[in-house]
Amino acid sequence: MFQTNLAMKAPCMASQVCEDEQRQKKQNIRSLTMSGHVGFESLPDQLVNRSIQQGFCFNILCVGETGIGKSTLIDTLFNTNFEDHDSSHFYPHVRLKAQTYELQESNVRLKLTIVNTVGFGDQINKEESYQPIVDYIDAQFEAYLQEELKIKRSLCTFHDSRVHVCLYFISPTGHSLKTLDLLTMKNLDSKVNIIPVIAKADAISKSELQKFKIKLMSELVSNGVQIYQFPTDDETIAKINSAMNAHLPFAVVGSMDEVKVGNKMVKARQYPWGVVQVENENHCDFIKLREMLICTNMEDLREQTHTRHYELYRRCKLEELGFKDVGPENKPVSVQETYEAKRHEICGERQRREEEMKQMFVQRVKEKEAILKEAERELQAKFEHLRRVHQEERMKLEEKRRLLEEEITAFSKKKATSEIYQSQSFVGTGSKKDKDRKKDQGCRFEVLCFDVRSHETSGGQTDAEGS
Ligand SMILES: Nc1nc2c(ncn2[C@@H]2O[C@H](COP(=O)(O)OP(=O)(O)O)[C@@H](O)[C@H]2O)c(=O)[nH]1
Ligand SMILES: [Mg+2]
Repeated sequence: MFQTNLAMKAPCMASQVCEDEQRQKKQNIRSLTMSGHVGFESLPDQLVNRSIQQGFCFNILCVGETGIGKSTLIDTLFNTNFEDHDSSHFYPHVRLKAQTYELQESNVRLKLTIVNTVGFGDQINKEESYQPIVDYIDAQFEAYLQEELKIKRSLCTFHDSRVHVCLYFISPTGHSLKTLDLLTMKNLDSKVNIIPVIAKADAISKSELQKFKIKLMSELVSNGVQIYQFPTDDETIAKINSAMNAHLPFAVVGSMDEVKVGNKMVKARQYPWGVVQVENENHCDFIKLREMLICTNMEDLREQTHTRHYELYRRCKLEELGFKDVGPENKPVSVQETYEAKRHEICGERQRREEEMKQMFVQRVKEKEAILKEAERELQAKFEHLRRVHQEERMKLEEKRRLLEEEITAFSKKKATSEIYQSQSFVGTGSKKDKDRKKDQGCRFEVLCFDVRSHETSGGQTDAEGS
């Protein structure tokens, strides 16, 4: 296949010869004719052999509502039962599920990854439904970029999971695109090759289908959604590809069921009123899709993914990191220069931040110091106040004590005088009332003496007023 393609490409290469000659002249390259066989003509064969040995990988992303026929179509496309189980309609978020399979046709091995959007279109709020898909595609680009940037990289053995094509399944409503479809395709078109397909095309009549296709395409154009165009720069396939571009979006029917039509078993969907044959071009565009996707443009889809979508991701990512190809005044800048400039910038930034942090620290310390000083002042004032109160209380107590002592002295004197008086003149006399009063005065005196003593022993802490 590859060799026949090369043979067919030969005439188109002839037109390039003139251009090549002009370029060679500019670059000061001389064309020489060899006098005998050398052998590098086998280079394309070497390339084919190496590719066959290495095998190929192809990654398909299926975006569409649950139950729209994604799994059935993929099974039908690869004539295999991939055993993708039915998914529920009740997932709270959109989730991407990738599954890789090894397929072989003749001696060509294909590592096929099918990525399914589980739960797409099932939530009430579908505003962010496209985000997990965008994130998934970016994550695969990032993984490849990381491998590319490694010092010891092994891109030959690296499992390239970048999405090569997105089959976008549109409901056969016959009306127009849903907002969810427009929003999702708009967010994906710069990241992946989108091939829109009208799913379950057996659910729409032939005349309605034509109008629906026209409507869909005009809506995509008016909303600026870029879908994948089959390439027309290669003369060998330009004709078929441009004819197929006019058929987009393909209206497809999927089925793994075999039905007997005439004397042949064909893949079809059988209804009470008739049979829809999957591989009949009068019934649907399944054959067109398979031809375009697998037989004719699989390599272009892989190439577009690498040269267009991945390149864009890589460029944005490296620019984000500060790498540029040209500096001011359009002068070329080497990676080393960019690295040095970036390092310088980062060092400057770090110093500036360090300085800022130092100043902030000093400021904070000053603020804390002021707060502490204020607290100290308040404490000192409180202490002084308490000391004064304490001193005043002590003075009051001293005063009370002095008064008490005076009273005690006076009382002692009085008592002594009365005893003398009693012993001299009134021995055995005196009314009972007099005797009681004296006894009472004696008791009061005892109590007062006790109070004063206990006050002294407790360091003046007893309530002087109470006593
Ligand atoms: N009418 C019709 N039904 C289909 C078609 N393809 C699949 N189905 C049916 O739609 C249902 C869901 O299909 P499935 O492939 O599991 O959908 P998925 O959830 O998108 O993977 C199944 O009952 C299929 O038989 C189709 O082209 N036409
Ligand atoms: Mg499915």
